[in-house]
Amino acid sequence: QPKAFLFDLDGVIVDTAHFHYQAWRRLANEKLGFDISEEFNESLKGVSRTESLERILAHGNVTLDAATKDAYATLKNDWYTELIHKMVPDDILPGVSEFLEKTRLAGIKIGLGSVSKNAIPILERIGILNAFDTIIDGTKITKGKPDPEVFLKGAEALGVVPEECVVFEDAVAGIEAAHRAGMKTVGIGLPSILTKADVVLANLNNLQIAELQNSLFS
Ligand code: B16
Ligand code: MG
Repeated sequence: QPKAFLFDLDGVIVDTAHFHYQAWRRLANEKLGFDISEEFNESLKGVSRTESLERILAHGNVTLDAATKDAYATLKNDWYTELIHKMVPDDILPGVSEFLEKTRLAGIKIGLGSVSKNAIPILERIGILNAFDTIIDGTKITKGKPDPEVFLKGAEALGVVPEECVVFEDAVAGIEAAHRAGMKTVGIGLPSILTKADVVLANLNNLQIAELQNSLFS
């Protein structure tokens, strides 16, 4: 029986994964002199800002000094922040609000497990900050996904053991982080990409808790 559900933010609750891609792509195009594909962007999902930049630089065979890296990470975040400022409650992905409500009614605790340092402003903008019993974000962790830290801290804050947690994730790195934490996983996205997830769904639309319990815990 699950006691807590831990939700990733980008790509599960809101489609900010697309905004991250847009901002990184702009940086690559305007400052680094190459393009990044949507396929390459999969490898950035769930990965911290600084680590994402390192992967992009390696991908394009570009070397930069530390000060320039800092400046570029900040520039990307400025562009990303501009995009998220336009978000409204309607940007919550299909079925998310209803599923959070069902979770609450089932007595299951709700946590956020995101590597993003922008998680709280995003949840405020879309009006669901209060739906969470705990929020573990990029300001509370030292290691990004696939390290399990973000989810282990979530379980600890909610007073549950990892085996009682289900993680909802759109990133390959996030699924790995959850498994390393000893938790069950629901991949949100494509089965061809999220091959390691216990269950893969396109989104949370019409998802029933009993149905999920059956497929994960029996
Ligand atoms: P920020 P998640 C992750 O959030 C994103 O998937 C990843 O693409 C991003 O680089 C990372 O947050 C850091 O975000 O630059 O806002 O601190 O998927 O763990 O919710
Ligand atoms: Mg994500």
